[in-house]
Amino acid sequence: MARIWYIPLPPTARTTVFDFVEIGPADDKPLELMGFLIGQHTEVKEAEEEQLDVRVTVMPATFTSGSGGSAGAPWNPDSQDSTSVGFASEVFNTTQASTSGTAKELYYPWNVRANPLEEWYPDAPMRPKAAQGEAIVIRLMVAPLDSITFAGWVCVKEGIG
Ligand SMILES: [Ca+2]
Ligand SMILES: [Ca+2]
Repeated sequence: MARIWYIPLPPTARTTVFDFVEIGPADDKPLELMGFLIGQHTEVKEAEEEQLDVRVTVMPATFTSGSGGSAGAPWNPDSQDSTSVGFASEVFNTTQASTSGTAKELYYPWNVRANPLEEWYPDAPMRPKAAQGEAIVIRLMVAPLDSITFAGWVCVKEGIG
């Protein structure tokens, strides 16, 4: 049975390129990226505004996990469902994940001052997907001009059905 999980992106300051999240599916539990929201706390006036290069990627095998951030803390929105999470997740890694293959990329140019970056993939065929050995990674590909404190969340569906 498939389950929905939220992965929080707790407020975290970053000054370099990094990965907002990397998610590696477990055996027989493919993942679909349902949606995400990325906001920030520090770019609040015109002089602080800038344009960021955010990308959603699907990395094929062989996937190499990044480092420098923290373990993800996914939670299931169904309070009556105590099933443990299967996938591995890390957030805010400063050494970015990589793949020996060719990543599939979606580009999300984002002006950080005005609004959060929010995306939903309402139709299943549109959702980025990954199976064991692959990964879904949301990345910042150009360093910010100055420190930005990012926060948000990512929503995934794990499993089939
Ligand atoms: Ca700035
Ligand atoms: Ca890692």
